[in-house]
Amino acid sequence: MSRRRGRQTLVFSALLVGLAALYWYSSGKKADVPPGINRSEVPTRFAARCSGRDIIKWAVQDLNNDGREDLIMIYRISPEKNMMRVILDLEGGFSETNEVPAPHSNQVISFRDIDRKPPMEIVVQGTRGTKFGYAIFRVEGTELTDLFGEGMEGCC
Ligand SMILES: [Ca+2]
Repeated sequence: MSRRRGRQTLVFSALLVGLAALYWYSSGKKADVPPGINRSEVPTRFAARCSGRDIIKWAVQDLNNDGREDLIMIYRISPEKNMMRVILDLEGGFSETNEVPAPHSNQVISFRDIDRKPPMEIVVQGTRGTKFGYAIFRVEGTELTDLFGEGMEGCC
């Protein structure tokens, strides 16, 4: 085998491995993520606060407009029930908000400045079976407040 051909084969193999990994990753994303799988990726400073919880989904964003990133997480408390809360990274330490019910499957956390005033609002959506729901939350002090939602009873 020529050197050039060897290199081509190597590039081709690497490409195949990459595609396989991508396929595995995207197919895994579609399915319900097994509990706890994301925990190790949670930023280190939040890790201790998350221990013991089966985290399904999390995201980092400044949620109280103090310039420090906070963590929002959806976690499983039983096979049928998920909850979520925010861990605020405050100057003097961490503070946890109250917990609120979270969607059962296909959870998506996103952030929107809905009222054009800080802090950023949190949009959470998801499903349970064929039922879809979403809700908008905001952190007020150390309270996670439900501003608006639709279909959350059916999907939480
Ligand atoms: Ca913050």
